[in-house]
Amino acid sequence: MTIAFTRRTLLATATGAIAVLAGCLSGGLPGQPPRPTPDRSLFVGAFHWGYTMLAGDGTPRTSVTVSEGDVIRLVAFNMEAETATGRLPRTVRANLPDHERLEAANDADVPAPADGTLEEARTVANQRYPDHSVALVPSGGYGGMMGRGGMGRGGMPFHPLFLGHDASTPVEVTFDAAVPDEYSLSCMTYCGYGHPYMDLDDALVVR
Ligand SMILES: [Cu+2]
Repeated sequence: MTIAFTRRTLLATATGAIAVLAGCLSGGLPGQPPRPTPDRSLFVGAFHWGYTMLAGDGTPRTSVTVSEGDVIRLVAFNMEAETATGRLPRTVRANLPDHERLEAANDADVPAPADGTLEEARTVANQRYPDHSVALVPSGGYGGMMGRGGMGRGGMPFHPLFLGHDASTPVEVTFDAAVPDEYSLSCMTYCGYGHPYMDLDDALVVR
């Protein structure tokens, strides 16, 4: 599969310690070793067509830089999934962008279709293709990964997490930032006209 990265986003560096968040999202499955305490939590909301990312303290981020070996907890959700977003920590929920800001982001990043407006395309997508997913992929493609220990080393989640519009909980994954590189968030679930533009370039930088 070819993944087109059509946008460049500004790099921002995360500062400060991220609180470890307790509650319904914590705890492993029975029979599995306890999860390591995350060094950072990242919250990622999917919409037509993009991602909004927030640090564990609710600060919006377009990119987060972590250290090699840090344990990252990624909590992802579809912005339309009200039950799922209702389970997010209050500080994160309070800082989720509203509809108008998301649509403004679209206008900047997604070219209008030749045969209509973005607004029309979004309406169709919301009705017919309401689901998304998120995968963490090396920004430069998978080629560079092979020389650095290969895909998935240290459990980095290169498989997509499905983000249903009617999901009742956020999807959570904990992984080691094992391989220094720049990583982008990318949608692997067809979600209508703007799907090819649905990525957040260099969302995670491992140094
Ligand atoms: Cu998509």
